[in-house]
Amino acid sequence: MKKIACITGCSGQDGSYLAELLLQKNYLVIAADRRSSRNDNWRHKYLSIQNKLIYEDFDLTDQGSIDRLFKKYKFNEFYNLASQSFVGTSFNTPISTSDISAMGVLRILETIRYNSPKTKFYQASSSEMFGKTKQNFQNELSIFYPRSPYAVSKTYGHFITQNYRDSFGIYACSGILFNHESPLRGEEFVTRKITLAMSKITLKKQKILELGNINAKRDWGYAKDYVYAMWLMLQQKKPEDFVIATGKAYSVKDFINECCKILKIKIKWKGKGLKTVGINTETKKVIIKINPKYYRPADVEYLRGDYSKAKKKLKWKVTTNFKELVKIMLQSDLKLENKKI
Ligand code: F7E
Repeated sequence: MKKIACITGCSGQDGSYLAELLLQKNYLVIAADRRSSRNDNWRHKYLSIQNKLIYEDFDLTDQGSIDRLFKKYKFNEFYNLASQSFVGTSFNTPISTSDISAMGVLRILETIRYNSPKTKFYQASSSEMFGKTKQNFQNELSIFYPRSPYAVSKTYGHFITQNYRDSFGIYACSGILFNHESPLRGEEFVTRKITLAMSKITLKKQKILELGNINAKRDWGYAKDYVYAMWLMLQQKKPEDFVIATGKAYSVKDFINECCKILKIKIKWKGKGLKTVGINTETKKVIIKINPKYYRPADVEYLRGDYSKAKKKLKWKVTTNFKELVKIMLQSDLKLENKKI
């Protein structure tokens, strides 16, 4: 008998890679998405898995749609990856963000509690929960100081998952995942915005890239590594929460510099704050500029994860480092943009 897994938010970056992994492991995979976010399923097509999934309409704000799914399938594993996942937007849509990313988790847990207590549950928690951290490294015991409606909602989702595990004995885990990127990352997130723009600048299709806080530091890993950790968390004897990270932090500026290195663009930085510009020293043209519209009302300046628990208990490893990640993303975007010529 095949195991049955449900992935909410399956059309996103993580959902797509996780679906690919579970298909390889011979699961029956139910892709549960809002109709609007499914779009043209470009990520599933990219991975050639679009004909191997079972698509179901789903909405985390609609209890009926959750109940319907649990009536239709007996899930062995349920991965809740659906979210309003863009931190910037959460400041403009705080109530719907909370309804999806906080209450949505509770809705699923209630259904599992009453109708499917044997289903193993994975909650996509986020390093954004650490927010204005004072610690050099953040791990499972670090204090949360969320800095956006997105992060506050994720913190609720995290604690309610823990609470249902403790109260009702549900096999429920949270993965506190630090930023993880890939060629399948949405174009609004900073890494993909940069690799796409730098590819276009190289191909002379774009002149300038405008960004916000380029001094923010993140612990960036490769999304494919991270979905494997999600699966590992649901294969353990007992459910626990885990930090998944690389243990290294780089700034947005470092990310741009690495792109320039790979593309052989010599960049020189000038000015401070809003006046910062990145100049291509060969053409003498400004290629990077700051636009305050990309600043957030409150930002997270620094995140760096300590994943020693995952390393020890899950035997999880980082396979792709920062430089390799930037290269993978750039190569993919260059190829994509070249095709469009
Ligand atoms: O921003 C700065 C921005 O939007 C990273 C989500 O997957 O990871 C992600 O959240 C940093 C921030 O990701 C621009 O201010 C500068 O400090 O790529 P991001 P995020 O907010 O860290 C966590 C783990 C999640 O859970 C989230 O769902 O980059 N930044 N200039 C910019 N960011 C964007 N997006 N655009 C800019 O122009």
